[in-house]
Amino acid sequence: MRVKRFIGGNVTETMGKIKKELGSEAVILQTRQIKEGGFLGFFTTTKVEITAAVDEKEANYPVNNDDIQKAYEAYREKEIEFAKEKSDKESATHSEETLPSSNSELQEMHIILKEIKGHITRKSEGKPSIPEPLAKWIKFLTQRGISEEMSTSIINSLKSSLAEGDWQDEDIVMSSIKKQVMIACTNTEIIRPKKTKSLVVALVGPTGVGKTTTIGKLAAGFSIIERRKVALITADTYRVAAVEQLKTFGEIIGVPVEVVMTPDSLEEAIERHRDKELVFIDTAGRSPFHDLHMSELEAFLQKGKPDLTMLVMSVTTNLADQLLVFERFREISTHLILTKLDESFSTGSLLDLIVKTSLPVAYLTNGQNVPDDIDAATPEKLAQCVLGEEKPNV
Ligand SMILES: Nc1nc2c(ncn2[C@@H]2O[C@H](COP(=O)(O)OP(=O)(O)OP(=O)(O)O)[C@@H](O)[C@H]2O)c(=O)[nH]1
Ligand SMILES: [Mg+2]
Repeated sequence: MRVKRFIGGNVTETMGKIKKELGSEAVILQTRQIKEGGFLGFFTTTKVEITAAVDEKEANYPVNNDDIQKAYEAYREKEIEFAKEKSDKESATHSEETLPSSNSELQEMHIILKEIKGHITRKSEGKPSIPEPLAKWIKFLTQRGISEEMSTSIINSLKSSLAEGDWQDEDIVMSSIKKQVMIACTNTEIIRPKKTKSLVVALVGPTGVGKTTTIGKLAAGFSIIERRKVALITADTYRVAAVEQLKTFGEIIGVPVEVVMTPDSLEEAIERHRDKELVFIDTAGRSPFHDLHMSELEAFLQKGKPDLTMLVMSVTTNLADQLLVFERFREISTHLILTKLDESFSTGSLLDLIVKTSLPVAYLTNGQNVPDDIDAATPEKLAQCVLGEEKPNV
């Protein structure tokens, strides 16, 4: 399958281009009007953009990343369109029902947040004094987003591990901090499929954190780069309208895609793909404060019995909220995936998250590009995210 976008002055002209390049067998995936050129909205011309695909049996591999990205974008556009339609419909019909419940959810959140804040304040009272040359490093760490409590404990342990004569040496202090952070981040573990048995991996988490995008990256990476046999099952029944696009994306990366509506059909779908080395399950985003949604998810997981359940969290979410999410998902989660590292400048609080959850970190994602923007988590990479790349100015 080859996917390509064509732009022309009108539909006939664009279809002509498609026929010339992809032949008459080409399938139209999407048609839309776009505006080109112009300055401050003047002199723009309206063009037609058509995304078309053609099955190229012999030329299935190698697939280039552009094709994968385009197919994934076509899927995303459809998904966004559908989500908008759905939210318009919901706000027209359910506005009275949803408001009071989200207010009580907010109240509940505030109470829990207050409790957590109180806990941290109580803990930081009466802390042992830090000698002057080391005290400034606490500021550096808290500016990176690491909690005061964690920063103080790092510097405290430095105080005992470093010779007093080295406290003024910024390079020595920095490399000691790095070592400490790496030790705190040693718990990392990526997905390791086996040839002999299929490994079922589910991604769960709150809405919009990047579950589907990350599955796209992982499925493409394992299928194309590692040449593994992969299947993708989506239990996100809210996005049925986008499934055709997801299937096209699957065809391009050589991965069958199935949609399941019930926990029982998830179990059956997994059985159908026992010949695969890896089966990914995408789930609908769940608000941790919505009990019904959480129990729906739990019902899917009870039937699907994934070997690994990876809790996806965005580093753009503040630590207190991340911890609330974790509390709600902890029973079902075996690993963490941290997303949107590219969107945050001070990602130090991920150290607090990692230490508090004690879950192994599997992957880090740093952009919207499928399949490129993903890295296996390692202590070095995590320490780099926590401390930043630049030499600190202390
Ligand atoms: N900057 C950035 N954006 C990302 C990353 N991962 C995903 N996104 C974007 O985040 C948005 C939501 O991504 P999805 O993959 O749909 O998130 P999801 O968790 O599946 O969302 P739901 O299914 O609605 O719960 C999209 O616009 C993605 O392109 C990342 O690592 N960095
Ligand atoms: Mg999704």
